[in-house]
Amino acid sequence: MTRLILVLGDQLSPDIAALQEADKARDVIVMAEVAHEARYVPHHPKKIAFIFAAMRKFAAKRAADGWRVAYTRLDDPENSGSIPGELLRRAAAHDATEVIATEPGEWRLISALEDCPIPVLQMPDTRFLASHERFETWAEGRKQLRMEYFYREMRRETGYLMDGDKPAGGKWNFDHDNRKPAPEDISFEGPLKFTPDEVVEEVLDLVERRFGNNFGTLRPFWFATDPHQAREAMTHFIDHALPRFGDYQDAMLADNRFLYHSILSVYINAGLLDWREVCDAAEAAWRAGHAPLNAVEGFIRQIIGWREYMRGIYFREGPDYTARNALGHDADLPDFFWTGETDMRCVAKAVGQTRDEAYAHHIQRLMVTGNFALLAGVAPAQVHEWYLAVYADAYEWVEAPNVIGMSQFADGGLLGSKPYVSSGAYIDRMSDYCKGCAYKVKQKTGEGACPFNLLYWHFLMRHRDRFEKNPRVAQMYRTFDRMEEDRRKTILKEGDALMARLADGARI
Ligand code: FAD
Ligand code: DLZ
Ligand code: SF4
Repeated sequence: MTRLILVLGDQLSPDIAALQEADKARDVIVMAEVAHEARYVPHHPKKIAFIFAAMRKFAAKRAADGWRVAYTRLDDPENSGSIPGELLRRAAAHDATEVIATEPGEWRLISALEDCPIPVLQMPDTRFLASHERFETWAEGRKQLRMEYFYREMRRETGYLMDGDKPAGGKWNFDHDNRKPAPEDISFEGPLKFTPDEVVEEVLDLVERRFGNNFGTLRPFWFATDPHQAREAMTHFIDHALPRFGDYQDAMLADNRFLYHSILSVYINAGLLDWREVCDAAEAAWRAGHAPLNAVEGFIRQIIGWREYMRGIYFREGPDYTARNALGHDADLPDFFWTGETDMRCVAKAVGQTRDEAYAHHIQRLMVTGNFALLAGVAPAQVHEWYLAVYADAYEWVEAPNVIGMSQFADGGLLGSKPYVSSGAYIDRMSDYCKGCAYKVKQKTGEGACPFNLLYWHFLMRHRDRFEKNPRVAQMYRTFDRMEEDRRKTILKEGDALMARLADGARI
């Protein structure tokens, strides 16, 4: 009996679990570009184009390798518009009564497959270092979950950067060396960019027609769309950027969108690159003396530490994770997240590059847009939707823990021990944004004061009960309490006024 083998748009690995189970002689691979997946949030056009182009190339390669592939294009007249709908349609056409899938990275789709009228076997996604069971074994019984301890186990398990059972260089974590402010000039010219071929051009036309009004610029489109190109992008990063990745990992520059970052998450998450291959290449660069330990340790930690940890949390916490709102935030996401029209140069730049590239690096996501949304008390569900829509690497399993947990503290501190909030001083130290800004970063109150400064204190005072005793934040309360009473009143009054202007949709 024929079985359908479902491959989703972010499961484009030749050895994905469902394919491992499949039999070329009798099974049919099902892949589908569907309106429902493309519209459940208003994805960035570059993200949709990347996924569709990479799906088409993946399908063509499998067909060339002798597989039967039932591929649905978005504009096929018969397209039912959803993954379950396409499974039913293909099941009828091929007389199939069973589907083999690989577990999706979003609870929403997991339950859609569970509810599908034909039986769908969801195989564990083996493209990760830690299975759900492995994460559970690590997490169970711990009073507090902290990435650092999970990471150390992953280091031991993989053997990356180990000297016997000790970490190379005598330390597990070289983050202290990785906080240098933005340098004057960057020697890396940015990620390898690919000229769209015929397949990509056809997809770009489709996306322009169907999603041209979504937030985000479609052209120029330069992402890799097959494993070969993705590997070239990886090698380019290892050769030219990895050696300085660590030093400037937290830096931001107004006129350099990529600094020494890899821009590989989009490929790793979709299955074009395997995390092992990337970490092997990074470790080899260190062993060959091409890249220093602080850079390679920092890079490998992001992948076998943070990336795996985020996935572990997402699946451990369950489908309600995205609805959490521990701080009771309920403000609307300001319009400038969609327009970039704000006088805050840091936010305008981060949103502007997000619109152009479907990419911003970690500190822009965490300490500019994320920081602002948290300080301004935006409802976490709205923040979550924005991040899920606008970044080409965003799938809920990795986006939600980063946003709901790390960035918005909406899980009450499960993921991070303190809220990632800062005044303008942090942004000034780590970037060159403030130099050309309409606001003055050193000014705390009055006309022209940096909004981050006012909102920072406003946030801390709104949540005094929760954070005053947090050892990582307590010092800030003491600083505030030492200020003159008049000054404290002015700060809070001006903070209230700013919050009210934001609620009114005024330009800030
Ligand atoms: P690099 O800086 O070059 O890092 C190397 C690799 O490490 C990345 O490619 C990625 O695979 C991994 N990595 C680094 N940090 C993290 C992290 N915190 N969580 C998971 N993997 C990590 N990452 C996503 O992949 N998808 C998302 O939707 C996403 N949303 C985010 C939202 C917020 C609010 C924040 C603060 C972070 C988010 N991240 C997300 C994590 C991180 O910002 C991106 O992985 C990173 O910016 C991708 O760019 P890069 O490939 O140049 O990363
Ligand atoms: C994000 C996305 C988009 C835009 N379109 C499709 C699609 O048409 N077909 C598909 O199979 N997958 C798509 N995806 C990815 C899924 O929505 C979903 O985010 C992931 O499969 C979850 O891991
Ligand atoms: Fe951002 Fe404030 Fe600096 Fe302007 S002054 S760029 S708003 S931190």
